[in-house]
Amino acid sequence: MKREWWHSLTVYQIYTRSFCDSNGDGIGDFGGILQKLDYLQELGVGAIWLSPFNDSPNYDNGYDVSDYYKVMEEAGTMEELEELIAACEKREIVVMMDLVLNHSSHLHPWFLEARKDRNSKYHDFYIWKEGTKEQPPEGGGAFFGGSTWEWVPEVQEYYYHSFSVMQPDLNWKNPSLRKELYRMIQFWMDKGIRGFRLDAIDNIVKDGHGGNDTHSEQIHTYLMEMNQNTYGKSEQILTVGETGGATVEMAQQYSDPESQELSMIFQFELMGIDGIRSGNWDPKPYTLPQLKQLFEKWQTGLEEKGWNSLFWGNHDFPRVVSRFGNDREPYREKSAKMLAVLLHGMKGTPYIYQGEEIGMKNMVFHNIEECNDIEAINAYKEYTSDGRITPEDMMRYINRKGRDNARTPMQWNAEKNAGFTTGTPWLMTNPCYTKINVAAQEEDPDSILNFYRKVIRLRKDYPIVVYGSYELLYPEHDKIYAYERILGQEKLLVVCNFAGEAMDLEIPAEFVEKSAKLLISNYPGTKITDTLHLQPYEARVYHIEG
Ligand code: ISL
Ligand code: CA
Repeated sequence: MKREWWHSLTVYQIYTRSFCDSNGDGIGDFGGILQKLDYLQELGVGAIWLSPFNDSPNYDNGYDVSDYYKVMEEAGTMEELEELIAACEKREIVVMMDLVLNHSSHLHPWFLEARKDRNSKYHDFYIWKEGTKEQPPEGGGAFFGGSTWEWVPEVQEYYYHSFSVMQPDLNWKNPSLRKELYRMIQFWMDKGIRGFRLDAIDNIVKDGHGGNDTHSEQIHTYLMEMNQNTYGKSEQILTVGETGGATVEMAQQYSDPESQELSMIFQFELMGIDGIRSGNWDPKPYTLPQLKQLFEKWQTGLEEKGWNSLFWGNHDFPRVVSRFGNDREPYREKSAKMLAVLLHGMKGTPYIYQGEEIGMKNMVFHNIEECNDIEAINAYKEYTSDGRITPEDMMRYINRKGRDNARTPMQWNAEKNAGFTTGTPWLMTNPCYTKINVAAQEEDPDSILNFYRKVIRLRKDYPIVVYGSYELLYPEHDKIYAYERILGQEKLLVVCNFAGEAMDLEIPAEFVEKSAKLLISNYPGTKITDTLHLQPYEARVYHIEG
């Protein structure tokens, strides 16, 4: 496999709105990120992915773009962005941008034209169907509620939207639309953007029946075309497509260098793609053997062809320690570190979502007025209005599964608003900030933050972490997750105890015989013996040079 610069780096996802506010308006911005570059550099990340910063009315926090060439006022100015890109370049941090190409805002000038006149050039930039006001076309439900079709009296037609009514889908069948998008991508490349995360990109082909054809071959054709016309022209650009429902075979195709589409994708088999309105009120549960099976499939599935992205969550999912670890004391810290070892020991490019590196946990929202997420608010209205679900139950579900969990302000210190803003934050600060914050963890050599710094470092110091093949051990063990990485004669052993109790595990003899070196552990004073005595949520990585 050809080695690429983006194989060995770790990406940090910044939800700009919630990261750091530099001007006191309660919304995070470029100036805030600039202030935190030392922090990011010390963490050791090689790229930052910024959630959408294009001009937007922010009904979906930037995932509804009204001008692809401008930056949104809340985030700052173009000059500030340029300054940020230049400052990152100096620190060898690549800046990745979130491209929302499946849909625009309903306030984008294209759509404003399109909805006025069927003969407008921009009408065909969107997807329309005839009908009457009373009789909408057949179709499924939109991700954020209601039908995928919305009536426009001026043109006596319905337009199609996969997400909210405020996010009309772009018509990728139209070559002029595609050309416009490519031109825009080139504009951002010229500004020094070195990576793109392609939002909901597997939704761009429609099935003709009011739904999306996320398995269509046509998506690949479009991606190849986009690649050739934009980022494919440079070796310097990293791309990751958000393709929630991708299978291993599809992922191979998307990320195979031969097919020239994308560097890698995000698949959501682990996350589950059903939102709050799916009727599954909790995030998808897993037994440990199931979790192993899932990772095994992806780790080995992309071994020869393609490349994995590795992540425990993002701005759309609950906090990792609350979902896959144990966010109750005394185990939050140990389990957060254990999860870091498990994922960062695997093959692929890891993504850290802001706050994960300090063990931020889910929020408790008491009522819907405290929430911001369009998905949660729409679902709440729909389900409580006809009495199907009580408001109390709905809040319980939102607290378990809702997207605002991950969007509360970054916790920098124990001062007011966690040091995120001097004003009023746009979304409540999680009260746990007095205990869980960056300042406290900077001071503590044993903190989750300092542990993440070490974990990230391993990938740079040991090529086996980047390129070793993955071998699962004890697939049926329901408390311990153990695997090996193998590169020639060299081996790594990763052992993670998922239980809140001590466990013994017999390890392959070779690690003891060859006096394997301990690379990292979340407990002090560990010894290598034929049988490891593991503490609750203990994680260790051993290395033999071979
Ligand atoms: O399309 C899906 C499943 O096939 C969804 O899981 C989809 O991938 C996901 O909802 C897309 O999320 C992204 O686009 C949304 C935005 O609200 C999210 O924040 C963003 O991550 C619309 O732009
Ligand atoms: Ca601000």
